[in-house]
Amino acid sequence: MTIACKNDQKKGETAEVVTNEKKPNIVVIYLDDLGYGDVGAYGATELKTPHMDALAAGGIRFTNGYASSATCTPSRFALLTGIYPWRNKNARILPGTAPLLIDTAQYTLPKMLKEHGYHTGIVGKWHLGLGTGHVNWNEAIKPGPNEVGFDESYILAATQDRVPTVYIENDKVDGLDPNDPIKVDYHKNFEGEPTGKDNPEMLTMKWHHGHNNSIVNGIPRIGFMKGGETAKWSDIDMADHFLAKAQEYVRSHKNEPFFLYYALQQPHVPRTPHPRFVGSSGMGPRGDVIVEADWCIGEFIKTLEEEGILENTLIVFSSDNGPVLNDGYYDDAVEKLGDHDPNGPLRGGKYSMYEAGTRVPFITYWKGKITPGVSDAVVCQMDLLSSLAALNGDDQEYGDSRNLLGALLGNADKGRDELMLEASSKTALRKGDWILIPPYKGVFKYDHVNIEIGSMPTFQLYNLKEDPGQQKNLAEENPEKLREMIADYTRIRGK
Ligand code: NG6
Ligand code: CA
Repeated sequence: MTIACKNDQKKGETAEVVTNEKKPNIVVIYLDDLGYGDVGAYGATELKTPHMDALAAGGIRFTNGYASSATCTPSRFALLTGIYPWRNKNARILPGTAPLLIDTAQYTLPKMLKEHGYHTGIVGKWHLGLGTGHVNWNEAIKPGPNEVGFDESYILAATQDRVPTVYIENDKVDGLDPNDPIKVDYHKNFEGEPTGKDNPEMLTMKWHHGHNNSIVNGIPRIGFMKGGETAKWSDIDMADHFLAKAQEYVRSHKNEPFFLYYALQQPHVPRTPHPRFVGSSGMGPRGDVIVEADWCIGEFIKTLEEEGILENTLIVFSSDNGPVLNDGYYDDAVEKLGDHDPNGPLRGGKYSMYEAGTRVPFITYWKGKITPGVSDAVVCQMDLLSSLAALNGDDQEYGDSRNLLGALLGNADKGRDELMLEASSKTALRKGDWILIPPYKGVFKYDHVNIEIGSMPTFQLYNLKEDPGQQKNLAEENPEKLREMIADYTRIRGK
């Protein structure tokens, strides 16, 4: 990986000695709400994901790979900063108007890679806030991704179901007509603007819970928005649009080491497959957008191949949190599920302290470098910062991020000893095969999404090796293990 320059002994002549190994490009392919059981390589049989499966077959498939949180914003915060999201009280699902969550002075994964000579880019979902609290969407929108380490950014600000429903290129709304300024408000509507609640006749997709504010493309959203007609995205074209931007990024930076964070929006709601994918899964829009995402990944990898850089690119594939079926719209996700189980063998789902909340598909792939295999090492997305620093010769560990480079490249069996997982502002500790969920107030199950969050008045202790579905609470049966886990939990959380 070293590029050495050496002065030739002959007078006046300089020879450049470049070793065969070049710094690898790094691509993080990140899905939104893709479950542990949603991928063929992780056991899905009803849903076909050939391109994700090919990554798994040619790389390391982690059976204990984790997001840091069971929701989006906190997971993405940890991925980029290497810091546990529960250390930051604002690291929770953000509205589209939230200020930038990451301090611009914070060391981040893209900043680290920049220091090591990488060009850095993000394409896709951001959801980490923008600006300082009073964003004027018609001017420069700062600080944002470009202020925390990305040289280039092309993003959707929050989520596909939240306003503003426009793309932002670096700090500008893409395609904005200055004569039709955008206004956004999360508290009150703009006079005369229709809403999902009051104008059901205008809707092409019906809301189930929440999601009844401004209507864009027939879909009711969270939050109110006015103006910006020419800048509004087309939901059915979003996957193609982000794919084209990701491909464009690769083509323009193929001659230098680059880091691309390609954050796809699927299968988060609203699920809006392009017409050529409608019906492709037989499971309704949720399955169809997973097939669409899989196709995008295949096309993206084809681009790396065509540009001759696949062998020099380390790909990390994962998801920001676990699966949910009904997340606020009537879209047949429940009705057409059939025999598919997005959780695989795990309990819970998005928002949950149980395993399906945070344990997600997690694959590393580096053609010709990584020997394909399956790893049971506990690894977390938060560890990418220190691990990729190590790949660049920096053995420091940053924040809560551990150097697991050996495990990630398939050279070591060992991952983390312990990992604190976050879900809806609550935490659970994984240590070895054990997981501890402390007592929490609040509902055990979120009825609107039909997911067990896991709050109980007593301690829960599970052995994940013997009981991956977390059915048998061993807290009473194994007081010694319980005491040990409580001590570790208290040491880490400091209370
Ligand atoms: C919830 C939304 C849900 C989804 C989630 C964020 C309601 C009722 N539910 O508040 O639909 O948008 O936030 O998902 O509004 S995440 O993957 O970005 O964390
Ligand atoms: Ca998500």
